[in-house]
Amino acid sequence: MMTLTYQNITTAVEDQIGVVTLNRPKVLNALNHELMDELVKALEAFDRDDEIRVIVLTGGERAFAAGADIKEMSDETTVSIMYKDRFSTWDRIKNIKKPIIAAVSGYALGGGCELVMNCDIIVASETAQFGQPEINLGVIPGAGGTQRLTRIVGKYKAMELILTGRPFTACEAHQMGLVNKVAPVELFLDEAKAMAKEIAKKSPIAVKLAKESILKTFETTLNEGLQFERKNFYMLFSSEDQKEGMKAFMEKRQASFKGR
Ligand code: CO8
Repeated sequence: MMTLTYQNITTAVEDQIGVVTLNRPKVLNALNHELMDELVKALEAFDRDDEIRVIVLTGGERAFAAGADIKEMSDETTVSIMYKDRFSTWDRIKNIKKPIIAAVSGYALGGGCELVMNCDIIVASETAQFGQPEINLGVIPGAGGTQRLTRIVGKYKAMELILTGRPFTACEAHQMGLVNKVAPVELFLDEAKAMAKEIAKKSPIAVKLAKESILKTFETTLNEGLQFERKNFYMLFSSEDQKEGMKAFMEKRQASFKGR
């Protein structure tokens, strides 16, 4: 893989896991334009790299990300912010095909919470604090918060959280179905990596099509979703991994998936 150097994030590869760490600790990983550009480049590089099967996205212990960079945004006008088209990077994140596991500790506020909700699985430390506080700044969530949070927690909870802007704990997020697993702060990243390693053992083609099929739920009717799933299911029968997976079962051994 081509090595890219970044100023606002770091990247690492462990086994078949690509780890991206947000790294602007002085401003609690506020998501400025430069950081978002680097993030999307890193995610796309991992997405293209055949050696990587799952991506883990994390921040620091004190903050995953405290939101969009307010200083950068404060003087924008409707026209200037539209022309900058900051959300095109978010659209690219939505198109990442490999699963992304968010490992969240500390603040995940505003755009930070929205970035978490762009991920596919969420592991949080007990100290994680989520929230959509944009209402306190005289705006509303702009990177999907009103849409994604509502789909996860329902209309009434979303109204409460977005209209009051109050933060909520990892435990509450877990109860609402926003977080898969809560772990002590020393362990949240290891837990996320352990989950990533489990998924990395599966057929990457099946994983990719499973992710695509699950996300389709949010875009379509049940009938169209079922058709979409069925086509992806049929498609997998042209992969070597399907032959290997079923053969290994019959031979009572572990399958070794090659991603072909
Ligand atoms: N933007 C810029 N700087 C920030 C941000 C932020 N979102 N959050 C924290 N910082 C900076 C602080 O200004 C401070 O810098 P300095 O030391 O230079 O004064 C440093 O980080 C440390 O922060 P605090 O001193 O405030 O730390 P505290 O422990 O006292 O408080 C909080 C932590 C509660 C997290 C507090 O910093 C806070 O409320 N931050 C803002 C949270 C927020 O409102 N987030 C939402 C932002 S709006 C948004 O995300 C819209 C998303 C739409 C997508 C946009 C895509 C372009």
